[in-house]
Parts: sequence; C-alpha cells; structure tokens
Amino acid sequence: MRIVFLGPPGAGKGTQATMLTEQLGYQHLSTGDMIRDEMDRGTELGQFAKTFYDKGDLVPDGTVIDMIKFRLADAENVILDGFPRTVVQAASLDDELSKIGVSLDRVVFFRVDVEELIDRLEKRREIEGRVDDEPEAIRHRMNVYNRETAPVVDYYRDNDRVTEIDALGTIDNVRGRLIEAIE
Ligand code: B4P
Repeated sequence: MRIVFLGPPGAGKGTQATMLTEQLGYQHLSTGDMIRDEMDRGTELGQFAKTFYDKGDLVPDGTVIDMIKFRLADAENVILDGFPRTVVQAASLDDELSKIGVSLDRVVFFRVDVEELIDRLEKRREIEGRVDDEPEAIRHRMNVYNRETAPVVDYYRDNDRVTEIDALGTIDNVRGRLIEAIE
C-alpha cells in the first residue's frame, strides 16, 4: 500500500503516521522530518531549507523532490506524510511511481477547522518550541496551505483518489477513523 496523508499544518498527519508505522508496520516518509534532520545536522541542504522553513514557507519543489524521490522505489508499504504539498510535487510523485509501474492506493485528507489547528500548533510551540509554530509563521503557513496545498486535494479529487476523514477529536478517535478509511 502506498498512502498519502494530506491536510493543513497541525492536522495530525505526523502524529497518526507515526502511530500507524508502529502499529501496522508501514514505512513513514515525512518530508518535514527529513528537512528538520538536515537542519539539525547543519548540512548545506538544511541551511538552504531553513531560510524557508523558519518563516513557514514551503521549501522549493526541486529540493524536496530530490530529497524524497530515491526513497520511493524501495517503499512498498509506505505512508507519505506532508508530501506532496504542491501540484508540481503531486505530478512528480505520479511520474516517479509510474516509472516503477505502481500507483498510489489511497490519499487520505485530514479535515480540521482552523481554530483547532491554531490551538494545536500553539500548544506544540509551548512544548517543543518550533520556530515555525510562532503566531506569525502559523498565519503564514495557513495562507501558504490555502494557496499551494489545497489545490493538491483537488488534483487527487479529479481522479477520485481522496478519502476524507474527520480529524477532530482525540488522537485515538482519529486513529480509529483512519484505520477504517485505509482498510
Ligand atoms: P510538517 O513537519 O509536515 O508538519 P505540520 O504540517 O506542522 O504538522 P502535522 O499535520 O504533521 O501535525 P502533527 O501531527 O505534528 O511541516 C513543517 C514544514 O516543513 C512546512 O511548513 C514546510 O516548511 C516544510 N515542508 C514539509 N514538507 C514539505 C514539502 N513537501 N514541500 C515543501 N516544504 C515542506 O500535529 C500537530 C500538533 O497537534 C502536535 O503537537 C500533536 O501532538 C497535536 N495533535 C495531533 N493530533 C491531535 C488531536 N487529535 N487532538 C489534539 N492534538 C493533536
């Protein structure tokens, strides 16, 4: 199974992907985690990405696509968390998968209202101190999401590939709905 998790910042994609990985043995590919790892190690890519990431901007498509594409070939049971985030990335993912003769099995869209998203990200800032969870960066990320990532949902809807879940409620409640959606 190759599954994409789509949704606004703070929708719980990373939280649920981590749990499903542990529970059902999926491989978890998170572009956000990859970028944070590059930044923590101070690599050239990390230093470049940081100039976008800290402000809540998307890291440029070419950088993200190069970072993830070589990992797709070996990934049979995989959750793609936070990728694709633009229509260019979505088209590139389709191309890469078609080269190896496979396609996506599911695209799960996490639906959460904006007040709840802001509340979750503010709580995370208090706990983890993520720079991109500062109020101004949160507001900017929501705008970037509406402009760049919401069209990705439509891209997949056109091909009837989207399963939408209600991602409000406790983490366990959401997990139950998610497992039902992908089974
Ligand atoms: P990501 O790391 O992908 O993270 P995210 O959108 O902030 O959050 P996610 O939806 O995974 O929420 P989470 O489970 O953590 O992106 C960060 C940045 O990386 C982007 O802004 C961009 O700069 C860059 N980036 C990543 N991918 C990219 C790409 N493809 N192209 C370009 N740039 C890219 O949950 C959030 C909080 O809510 C957590 O504290 C969690 O504990 C809590 N929570 C989760 N579920 C909850 C629930 N049901 N109830 C209450 N709280 C909950």
